[in-house]
Amino acid sequence: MLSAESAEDEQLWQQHLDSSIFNTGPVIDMPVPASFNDITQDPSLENYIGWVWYEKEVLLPLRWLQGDPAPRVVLRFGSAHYYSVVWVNGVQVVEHEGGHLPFEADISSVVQGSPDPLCRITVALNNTLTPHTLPPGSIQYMADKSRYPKNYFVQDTKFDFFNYAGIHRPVVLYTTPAAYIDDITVTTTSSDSVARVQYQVSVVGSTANSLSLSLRDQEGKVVATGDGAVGELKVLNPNLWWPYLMHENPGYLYSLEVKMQAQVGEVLLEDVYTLPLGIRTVHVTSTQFLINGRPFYFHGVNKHEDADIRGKGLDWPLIVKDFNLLRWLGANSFRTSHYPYAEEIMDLCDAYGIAVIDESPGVGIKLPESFGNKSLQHHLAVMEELVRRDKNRPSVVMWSVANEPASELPPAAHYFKTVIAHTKALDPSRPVTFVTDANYALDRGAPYVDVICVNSYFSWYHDPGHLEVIPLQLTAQFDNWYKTYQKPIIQSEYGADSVPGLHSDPPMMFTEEYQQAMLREYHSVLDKKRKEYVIGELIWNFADFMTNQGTTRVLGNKKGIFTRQRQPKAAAFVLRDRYWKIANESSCLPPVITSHSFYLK
Ligand code: BDP
Repeated sequence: MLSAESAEDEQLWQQHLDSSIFNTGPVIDMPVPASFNDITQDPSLENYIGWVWYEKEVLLPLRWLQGDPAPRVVLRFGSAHYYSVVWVNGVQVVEHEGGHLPFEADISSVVQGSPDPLCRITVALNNTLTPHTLPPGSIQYMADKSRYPKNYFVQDTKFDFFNYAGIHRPVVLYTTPAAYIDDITVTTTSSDSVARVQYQVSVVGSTANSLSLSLRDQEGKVVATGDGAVGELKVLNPNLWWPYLMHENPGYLYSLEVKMQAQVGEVLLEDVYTLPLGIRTVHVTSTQFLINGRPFYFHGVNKHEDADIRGKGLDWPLIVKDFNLLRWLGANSFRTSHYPYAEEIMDLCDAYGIAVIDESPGVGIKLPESFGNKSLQHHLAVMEELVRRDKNRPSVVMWSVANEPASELPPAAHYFKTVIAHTKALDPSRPVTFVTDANYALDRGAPYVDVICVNSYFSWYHDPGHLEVIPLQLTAQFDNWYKTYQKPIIQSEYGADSVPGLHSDPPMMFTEEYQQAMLREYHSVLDKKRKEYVIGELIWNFADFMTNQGTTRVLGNKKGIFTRQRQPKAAAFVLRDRYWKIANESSCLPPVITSHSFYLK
């Protein structure tokens, strides 16, 4: 990887493309997936804003380059932060705005044109945020020469996590036949003894094709079959997808095998795609969130993709550890605060029955310019990408379009009305929310959402140190929101920082005792309100995470109930007792796992 001075440096750009970046200047080894920030000892790379270049050479199998018709060769990025331009053998194949979501390029014509199986992939990434990106940001130039060096600037953002950048998720090369299954959409409905799976399949590369579908249960038995691009499968006595702790067999997944045959010229092409499929329904009433017709209470967490060294880079051991901790905690849900998480994480939510509030990267939307048409159009495009990626996941029970935007600004009303309506049009089968700060009394998004998600930090950012104000203020918060909108409410964030190992009695801020005491105060109110219209509580945060440096942050945000290294603080035990108690009240618990057989991830 190599960093360039500026995008204007056209000569350097051309050099990077004409031959290997090794010929243009010093290059350092950079792992993928990973953020680049914490990999070296260089503070300028840690805080770097601008262009970086990645290069990788691979040898393609010869059978990918030949045939009539030759296969379609695709280069896919799980995510890269934030603006990416990709070349293969010096030819630009794709550009993409925004991190957190996948993008891909059909590179067949580039690689199949050359007899050489060597494929040089070059990626230029820029992590600069503007008022129109998601999340938004702005560059502040410090012109005062008496205080700052020449050309000094900082990236200003209005969100509270370190702005890691790099190629964060796996990059893969794969092939399909020249005619292929491009997309599948499924929605499910069910009554007691029969479920219906509506499907829609789109094929690219041929109009003369036939499609056949078969749905298999976990034993491999075919339980329904269908054909054609649009249709419905009927499943008798279905095994429903249930959240963890709501059923003895949570996360039940069928496999939907979609087979396409297409005549292209003289050749019959075949493409097969297998989609994991969970049968479940989601409904919202004025006081309840129903999964499969039964009231569901979110007892869960907010997370971040964040870890030592790899930053936001995908890390399998960490992912599996986190799911083990979630299940230890008795958590049945999380919110992907504040951006879409890796597909690998979402796959495990589907399989383990962890319900997800799937949030867009709409975090820190505070500047007036960020509510204009340019930003709005980008936000709509991001929602399209997110819904396309996650629409078939049973674990996703609600979309969140944003976190704590400046919804008091007048243009916010039109902005959020449009984003929410667009999301509902893209996916009429799921509720939509946006997450609001409790202090925005005149909230302009709440009229359009299905569920109110509210964040509050009583006794922390407001009345710091005064735990005794929580019962009154939290009760008033719930009563006011419910009186105004008559919609169910989730306490989508609440929390207090604690530095592990810091103690005091009576409890003082930043100690483990204070974090525990704050939880207990919140829980006493939540216990009353969950009998009425409060449908969930998500602690801020699952684990400590890195932020920008600042006077209120000691090596990051310490509101985790686990440390960044995933060790429990005292608060984790309070939450664990509570979540298991709530689960025991209403649910059927899964059997305790006693065997130690491993499945390779
Ligand atoms: C909330 C934000 C969250 C922050 C948290 C905090 O939604 O991103 O990390 O405050 O300050 O308002 O800890």
